[in-house]
Amino acid sequence: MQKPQVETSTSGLRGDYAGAGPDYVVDQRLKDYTPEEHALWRTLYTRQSALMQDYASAEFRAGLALLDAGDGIPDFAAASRRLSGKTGWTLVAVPGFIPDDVFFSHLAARRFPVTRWLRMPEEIDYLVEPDVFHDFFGHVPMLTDPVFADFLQLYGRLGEQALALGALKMLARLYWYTVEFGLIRTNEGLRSYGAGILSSAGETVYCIQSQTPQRVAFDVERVMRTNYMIDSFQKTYFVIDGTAQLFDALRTTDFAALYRQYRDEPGYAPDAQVPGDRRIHI
Ligand code: HBI
Ligand code: FE
Repeated sequence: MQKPQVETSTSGLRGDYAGAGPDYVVDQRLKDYTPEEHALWRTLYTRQSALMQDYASAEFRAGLALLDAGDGIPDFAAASRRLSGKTGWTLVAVPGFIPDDVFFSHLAARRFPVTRWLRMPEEIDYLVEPDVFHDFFGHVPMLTDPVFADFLQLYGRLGEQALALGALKMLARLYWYTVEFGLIRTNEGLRSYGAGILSSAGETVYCIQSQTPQRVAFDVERVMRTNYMIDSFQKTYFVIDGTAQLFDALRTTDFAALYRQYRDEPGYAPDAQVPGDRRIHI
């Protein structure tokens, strides 16, 4: 039997927000997952982890191995203990999508919010909102990388400033094109470290193999000026040479100046070719 998903009338978001305080942290309710949900997790995990050897970055693969979460929907508290031993990050359960300021303050405190509900069997290949498989399988492995871990905390700190300056859209693009859909150049070839990619069987292969999208060397200003689509595979992937490049970009960029200059502009199209782009060919 499949549990019905609770829909809250006020938010319109999927997930049960009852009992969530101002930080939106809730109990994972591990015992409430059904055998069918654990089986669906194993199906998702088996299919996706098989692709990681050829398509995921070494940092992601090492994190996935450390988490050892293939047996069923993982216990966030147990995973959190392993993770905190590596990088000091912890996991908290949340009902689903949470307000931007709350999301940023968790990241700034090295807490990653993980959605507790799992998609339905008919959504195995596609859903728009983050569920536990996207959040845990996609995001948590990279948090075991010390440099990426510091980058994401700093990203959280920058959130408050972006909100204050009316530039959330620009900072969200940076998250989208790195944390969610980032590629990395390695001595094994092009790999992904992005959670939106690595939690999707289709896009995991597409982002590396397809000749359709363009791949452009990462540049923080270019990324923050580029619109994205949430309902199809990306038209442009931005490529880093290592996770240090992400941290350094945050450390050295004058975000207030960038926001002033570009926040009122419509931004580049998702498939734009921009003078100065360094294209990467496969
Ligand atoms: N909430 N649960 C959850 N997961 C997210 O990825 C998320 C969020 N709230 C806001 C948010 N992301 C955005 O602010 C970022 O994508 C920039
Ligand atoms: Fe995500």
